[in-house]
Amino acid sequence: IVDGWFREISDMWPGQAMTLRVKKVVHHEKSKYQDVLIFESTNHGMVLVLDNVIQCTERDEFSYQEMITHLGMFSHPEPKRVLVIGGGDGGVLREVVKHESVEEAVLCDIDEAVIRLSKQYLPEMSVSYQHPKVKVHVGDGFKFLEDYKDAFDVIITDSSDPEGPAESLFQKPYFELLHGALREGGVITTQAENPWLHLSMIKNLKASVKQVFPVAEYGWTTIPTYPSGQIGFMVCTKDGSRDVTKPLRSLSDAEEDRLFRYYSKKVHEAAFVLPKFAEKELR
Ligand code: AAT
Repeated sequence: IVDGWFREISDMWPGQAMTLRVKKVVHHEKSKYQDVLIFESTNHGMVLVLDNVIQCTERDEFSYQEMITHLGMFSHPEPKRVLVIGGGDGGVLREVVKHESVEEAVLCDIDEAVIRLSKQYLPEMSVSYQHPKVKVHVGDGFKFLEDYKDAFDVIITDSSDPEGPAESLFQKPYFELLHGALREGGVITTQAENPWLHLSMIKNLKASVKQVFPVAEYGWTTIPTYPSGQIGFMVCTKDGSRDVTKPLRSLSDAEEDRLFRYYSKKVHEAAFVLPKFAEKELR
């Protein structure tokens, strides 16, 4: 933080940095895994930062949390058991439990500090920690998955970027574990970075998930406070005949209005339409 502005400087996005004006630093600690900063901004509400990378702001988090959750959830006919790896702020859980078919939603984040501080400072994201269907486990997502076979309908990996504790969550052995932990007909969604910055990384990621899952599509959303204002997801299914680019189930317009601020059936379909420079690389 310099002169009251937070700057998100990182080698992962050389030569550019999102800058947010700080009203007040509310918490700063070094947890077991990462540097955790929470500040109140002048225009974006509370902001959670891990190792100097913005994880969410109260102003635009709904775009990311809704899209990473519902692209996968609406690609499954009846998700009952759902697992979230990462996502310690609770926002993805909040979205998961909007689906009435869900009987159990489990979250596994590596860092208890993120969960503890989100409960304290990010009430709109952490509401679902009180939900009766939610269970929480603190631990490494990779290790957690090794104990589960044929157990979940949807697994959402809401992880930080590959530099740091989330590195293993972007590699093929992790996708094999995900595949094994899914039930028949299961779906996964993972955080998959930005085509303006990381197109070759996304290309490699798609190639490695494709070795494990018969269906793997890249979808994206806009989000002003993530690098270059956009982030994407890989959505993959165990069942080779499924088309994740169109929702399998959909709600009435009134239900969509009540539940969502970003996602809709139209947005779901639009998310998989890629600009030419990305489409050529990822086809
Ligand atoms: N919804 C907020 C967005 C995030 S949070 C990423 C979470 O992943 C963090 O809470 C972090 O503690 C957790 N995490 C990191 N590594 C692991 C791991 N190995 N196992 C389980 N959880 C992990 C992502 C923001 C993306 C930023 C885009 N630039």
